[in-house]
Amino acid sequence: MTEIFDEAILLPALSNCLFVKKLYVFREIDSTNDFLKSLCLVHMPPEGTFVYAEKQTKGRGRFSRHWDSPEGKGLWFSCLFMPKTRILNDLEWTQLGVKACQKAIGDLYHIRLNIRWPNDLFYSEKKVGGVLTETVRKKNAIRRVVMGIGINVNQEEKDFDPSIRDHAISLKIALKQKIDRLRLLVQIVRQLEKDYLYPCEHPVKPF
Ligand code: BTX
Repeated sequence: MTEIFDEAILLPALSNCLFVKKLYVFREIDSTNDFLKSLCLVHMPPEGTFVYAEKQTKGRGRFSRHWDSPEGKGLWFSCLFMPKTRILNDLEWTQLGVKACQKAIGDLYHIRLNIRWPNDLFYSEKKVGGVLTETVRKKNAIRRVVMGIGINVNQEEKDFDPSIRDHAISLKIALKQKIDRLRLLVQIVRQLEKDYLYPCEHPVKPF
């Protein structure tokens, strides 16, 4: 049976992640990035606001490309950064996200995913996940960053849309084992937190 997360599961799991200040959890949403961006238009949510969904109906990649996000099979979430001292350009924000995912997955499962510039994670020439960062600028400085992360976790081949089946892969297929999505989520959020809050220990280096 597919496990579905709600606030009662996610809040305690993420309680040790200092960066997480507010959490919105949805069973289904159009896009976590779009929801977080629209929140920012209505009121200013705090840095460290996370939006998590079990399914996206209009998940997006770069250039508005569709991102397949079936229910309970992956990790589809967005988080808000409001950098004051951390000066990164658009590509470096994407790098921060994609490298945090690569390291978190490598540490947990001893698997080396390749980063396909600028935003995708690949295993065996197939896409495992990707990062979509969207920035808001004021006087040319980046004031807000909405970082969306999508990772294929427990899909089997039949779960992928036929249009992407030949090019997409999940961690379950790659590792030949069911993956604990909650553990993986916490590991990724912790890694993001470290790389963002303690840049000297975790500098963003060029690819
Ligand atoms: P991308 O533009 O690099 O990749 C999009 C392309 O990847 C699509 O055109 C399609 O060919 C292929 N694709 C679509 N879905 C999948 C999938 N599940 N697995 C493998 N390949 C796929 C990559 O964009 C960045 C995606 C970020 C998604 C997150 S999910 C949370 C947040 N909310 C949101 O709407 N987007 C982000």
